[in-house]
Amino acid sequence: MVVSEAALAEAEMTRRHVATCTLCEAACGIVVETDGERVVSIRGDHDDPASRGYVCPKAHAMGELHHDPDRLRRPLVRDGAGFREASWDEALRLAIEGFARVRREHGRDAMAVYYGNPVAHNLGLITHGMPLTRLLRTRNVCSASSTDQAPQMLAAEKMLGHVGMIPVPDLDRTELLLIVGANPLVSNGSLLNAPDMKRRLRELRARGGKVIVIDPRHTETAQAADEHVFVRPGTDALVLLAMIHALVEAGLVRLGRLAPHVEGLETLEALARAFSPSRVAARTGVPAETITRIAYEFGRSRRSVAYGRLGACTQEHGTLASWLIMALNVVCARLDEVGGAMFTTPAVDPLDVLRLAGMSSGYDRWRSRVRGLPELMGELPIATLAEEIETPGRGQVRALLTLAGNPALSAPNGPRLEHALGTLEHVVCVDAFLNETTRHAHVILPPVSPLQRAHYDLALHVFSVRNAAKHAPPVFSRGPDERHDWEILAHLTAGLVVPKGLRHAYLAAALRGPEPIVDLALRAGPHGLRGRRLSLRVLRDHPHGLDLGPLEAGRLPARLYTRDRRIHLAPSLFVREAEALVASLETPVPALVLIGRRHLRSNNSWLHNAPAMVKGPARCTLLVHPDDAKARGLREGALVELSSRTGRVTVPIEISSEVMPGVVSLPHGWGHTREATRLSVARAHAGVSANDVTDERFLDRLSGNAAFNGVSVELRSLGAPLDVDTPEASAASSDS
Ligand SMILES: Nc1nc2c(c(=O)[nH]1)N[C@H]1C(S)=C(S)[C@@H](COP(=O)(O)OP(=O)(O)OC[C@H]3O[C@@H](n4cnc5c(=O)[nH]c(N)nc54)[C@H](O)[C@@H]3O)O[C@H]1N2
Ligand SMILES: Nc1nc2c(c(=O)[nH]1)N[C@H]1C(S)=C(S)[C@@H](COP(=O)(O)OP(=O)(O)OC[C@H]3O[C@@H](n4cnc5c(=O)[nH]c(N)nc54)[C@H](O)[C@@H]3O)O[C@H]1N2
Ligand code: SF4
Ligand SMILES: [Mo]
Repeated sequence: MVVSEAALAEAEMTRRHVATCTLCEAACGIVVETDGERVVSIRGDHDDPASRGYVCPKAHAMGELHHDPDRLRRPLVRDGAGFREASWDEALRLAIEGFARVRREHGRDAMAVYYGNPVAHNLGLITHGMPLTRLLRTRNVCSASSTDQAPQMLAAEKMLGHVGMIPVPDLDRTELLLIVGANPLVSNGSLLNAPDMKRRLRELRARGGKVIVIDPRHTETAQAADEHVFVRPGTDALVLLAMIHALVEAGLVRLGRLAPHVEGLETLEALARAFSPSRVAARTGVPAETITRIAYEFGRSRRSVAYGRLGACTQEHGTLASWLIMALNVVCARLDEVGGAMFTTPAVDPLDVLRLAGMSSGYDRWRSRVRGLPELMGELPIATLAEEIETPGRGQVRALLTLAGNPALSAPNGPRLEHALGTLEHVVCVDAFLNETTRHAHVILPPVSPLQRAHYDLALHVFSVRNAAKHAPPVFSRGPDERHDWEILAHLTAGLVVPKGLRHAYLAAALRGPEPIVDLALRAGPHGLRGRRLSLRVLRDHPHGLDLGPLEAGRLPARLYTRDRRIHLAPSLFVREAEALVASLETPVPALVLIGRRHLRSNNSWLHNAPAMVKGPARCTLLVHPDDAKARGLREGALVELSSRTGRVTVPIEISSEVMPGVVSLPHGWGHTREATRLSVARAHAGVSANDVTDERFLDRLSGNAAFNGVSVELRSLGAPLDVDTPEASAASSDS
């Protein structure tokens, strides 16, 4: 056979790299084929023991991100109304000088920090960024946690003594998976690291198991489940209390092995007595028989598990719902048991990572200055940042550092926050895009692309359905004029918090990067391989990753962090808040409420500049139930005005019985219409920001978490009203 020289040359140029997709929590193994500096293809890594070749369409975006001409390669500094490129030395100097000035003149609390979701997927931001957020010793640290899992953290803090003690559903061994407000077929699993959800749910059902989904939308996951139950947004706590009520009545409560370590069962039972299934049915929209039946099925199954995520968190009663999901697992002896809600044994203990980063578990040790919202793990809710900037007085926020965050689009009432950002004296963003948030910066410090950095999942192996460890080297090296996140953070740390005399020594250590830290942590961790302690070296010998076995039951009580080493089933803070729900049973419900929605090709606000992620029909649409559309004379595709206390957006509707009557659904992360951004693709697929109508005052008040779901909204047709055929519908449309 004759092989052409060109083919030989091509084979030499083409290289295959084993890497990790860092775009979501599944952290799938990928094989990236490159030709010189170009990505040729990205495929699933069949040798990765966790993902076994699975990838979702987003893996492709890893390449598009890398090559995106809009991605910033050099720092930008404010220059009049616009920006100019600057050297790293100049940009870092300006960044540090501005903060130093504000801190000198106004004190430490005048500098706020916000860090976003991608931090969890970025090794260097964890090792080098998290400590800085604490070393700055400002009370005004906020993060995406308070738009996400803060309620689960608070439930874990109060029940198990540590914000990080969030259990993982043992997906591959459970026989009844009760999903409350999560859509893992689209999100690919959250606080549940399990690539290829579709296969796993199929396998669960194939082994005779059952999946039940409680959700105000008939989601992709609901479609793949055995049963879907519509629930009115924000009322899960009532459903869960009624389930516990039914279990108590039927004598199905059992604490099992953990019984000697659980306190508060009588209190919980007494509380649940007030919430019978028939009493909560009207308010929740869930028939009493359904609640009772699901409770019995759950209580009788030997291997059931309840799992709640974003829909159970980002709502008015997020902490109560998160608490009661954990409580349901406890009262059916499903916590810390095979097939139930389990605790992982990661190669690096995440609670050690938090401790080393100075992030101590705790709650309400201080409160926000303006609204008095409680701190959680040393952070204040992002919902309070705008007023902390706007309200004069001691401790007023005058400067902001953002790390990998886009709060202009991700925080409740984004426009108010954006307006406040525009008034700050100094804003520095560590981010590779000139977007809705960073356009307010004085200095933008852009890190390398995800394909240019090494990866070890310090934060997310903790939520893995099997214990696992993987280290991936970078696919491309960083250029001489590019910087890693951790290099940027090392310089900011040196300039802002390290005493002058120690700077040299600090930088010498910090600029060795995150890997020596991971190596040390692995060696100190609980796992070994054939008699050798785990280390980076061992992981490098296993480039596709190591499977460290299934999760083990019986981690409790040894791993409890509560002072009395008991599980607190009924923390008084939660019980008092739940008692107040009795009154809510009688209050009228808003006629129309908003919920969110995710799409397989989206990733919060920041993948819309990748062409493959936005192709196809426009996805920023409002789902409206046929009854609600009819009542307002709305036609498929009509443009409507969606408004709330905080603002209004104009959006096309999709009429669909996927959503409950009285519920409309709009995805978040869109709204790329703001001036002076550099997002050419996203701008052409702009959509509207759901957070233009969400409300910074509408919170889960215990955790301060944003309540994106259940926001009271109104709909108004902008087109000519449709011919209507019912008297109610014409009445409604002539009203508006
Ligand atoms: N209405 C509504 N709002 C929501 C939600 C919702 O469901 N509904 N969901 C909430 C949730 S769960 C979350 S987690 C938040 C997310 O909120 P954020 O984290 O604030 O927003 P993202 O859209 O994830 O933006 C991430 C930013 O980080 C940058 N970035 C990406 N990778 C890196 C990196 O490696 N290094 C650096 N330095 N920068 C990087 C991107 O360019 C982008 O600017 O949004 C919340 N907002
Ligand atoms: N493709 C894609 N994947 C992602 C992301 C993305 O933007 N796109 N974002 C990532 C992030 S940051 C996160 S935090 C995770 C989130 O992961 P998930 O929680 O699995 O994803 P969501 O789609 O937010 O699912 C929340 C569900 O709750 C429902 N819901 C809304 N209100 C209520 C309520 O009151 N009660 C109940 N029971 N349900 C309710 C919604 O209809 C929705 O189906 O996804 C991650 N993965
Ligand atoms: S599910 Fe998709 S986005 Fe998430 S890690 Fe895997 S390939 Fe990446
Ligand atoms: Mo999130």
